[in-house]
Amino acid sequence: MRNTAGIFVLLAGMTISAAAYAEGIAVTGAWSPPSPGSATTGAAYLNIVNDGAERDVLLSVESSAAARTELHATLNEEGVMKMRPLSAVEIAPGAVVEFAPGGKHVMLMGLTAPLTEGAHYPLTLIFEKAGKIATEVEVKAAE
Ligand SMILES: [Cu+2]
Repeated sequence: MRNTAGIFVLLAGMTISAAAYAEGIAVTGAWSPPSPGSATTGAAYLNIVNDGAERDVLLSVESSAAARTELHATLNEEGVMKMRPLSAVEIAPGAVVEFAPGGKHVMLMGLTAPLTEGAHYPLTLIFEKAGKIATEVEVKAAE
């Protein structure tokens, strides 16, 4: 009887941790503005939602749409808007981290094709705990 109870507790514990993991990090609303003319760089914006109880860290991003991708922040330095690479982005439990124009963004460098309105391209975000999360980016005009 004691053994049976022990196994039940173990299984229940595994179920709870598996559910928490699945509910942890979600990537929503990914979009890019169309790239003008012969521009070779672009930006992607999105939201990262952490419904889990643990912090996670976005380490990097991959996409077939560009030769290289970086995490960037936009900073206002004495009235001049400048971009700075971010080595990682922390996502606190319960937090929604916004990547939006004028703020954090995914920088696409060396576009493999122009970003045309209505197109979609894949983006994979790599987290310390959640691992790889794939999303699809919609190319559309800023609202
Ligand atoms: Cu940038």
